[in-house]
Amino acid sequence: MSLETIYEAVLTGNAKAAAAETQAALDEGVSAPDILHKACIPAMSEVGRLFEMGEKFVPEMLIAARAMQAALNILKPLLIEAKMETVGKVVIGTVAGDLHDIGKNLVGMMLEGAGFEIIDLGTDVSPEKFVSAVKEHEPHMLGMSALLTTTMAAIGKTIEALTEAGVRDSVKVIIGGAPVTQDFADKIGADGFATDAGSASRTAKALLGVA
Ligand code: B1M
Repeated sequence: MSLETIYEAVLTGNAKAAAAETQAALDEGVSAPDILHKACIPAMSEVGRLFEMGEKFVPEMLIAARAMQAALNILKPLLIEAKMETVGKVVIGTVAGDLHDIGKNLVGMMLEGAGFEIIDLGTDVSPEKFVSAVKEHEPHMLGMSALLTTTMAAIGKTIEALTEAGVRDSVKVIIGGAPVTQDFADKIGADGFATDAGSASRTAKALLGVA
């Protein structure tokens, strides 16, 4: 077992090995954040790089994502740790037209670990579906994730839909995803932006005034 074998298992899309090696690493005392940040996330970055170079294709990205999810299933309880009292309710989802959910799931896990109740709407969530979830669940915060430059615009459209439905002021909006920037967040009127799951949790707490 080593972080290298977990990295290889995710990179090559071997879900069985990714799960087994993750468990073995934990048994040997490697921490869950180390497995996530030193093996799983770098492996997915490499998959993206190889895809860009034309050396990996969509099916290979998909099986790599499945392998990462297999590792995450084992890491989740450790990343969440002792659940505290609920500090707020968050509706989260990946925006319309976008099927990427690993980053959104990680953000959800970190927020859950920080004591938030999470209502996860999944992927390809339309502005209308976000609006009705805000009306139904009355969350303190709405989190939107976008991984494609082509789907980023759906974040802005969702904020407009919240305004049209008269519920924009009832929730804080936090956004993120690889192509999303602070500039973009400012331009479309989001309340918060985070580059990764850890800072999403810190930003969410700051926006809601949670210690
Ligand atoms: Co796609 N894909 N993909 N893909 N994919 C990217 C995003 C891409 C950068 C690859 C590349 O070209 N290098 C590229 C986008 C290019 C662009 O728009 N600029 C791309 C493309 C082009 C596509 C397709 C169009 C390919 C095609 O069909 N020709 C297609 C689109 C499908 C669709 O969505 N409609 C597609 C499909 C897929 C799969 C389905 C095969 C699969 C997704 C499986 C899944 O998610 N269940 C997939 C994958 C796996 C990737 C890469 C390789 C990995 C994404 C990932 O999981 N990263 C990705 C390349 C890359 O990112 N390097 C790529 C790991 C994850 C932990 O990081 O998601 O960035 P990330 O999340 C981070 C932060 O961004 C942030 O925190 C997270 C944790 O730290 N964050 C938030 C995310 N959401 C947040 C929300 C917040 C706050 C922070 O607040 C609410």
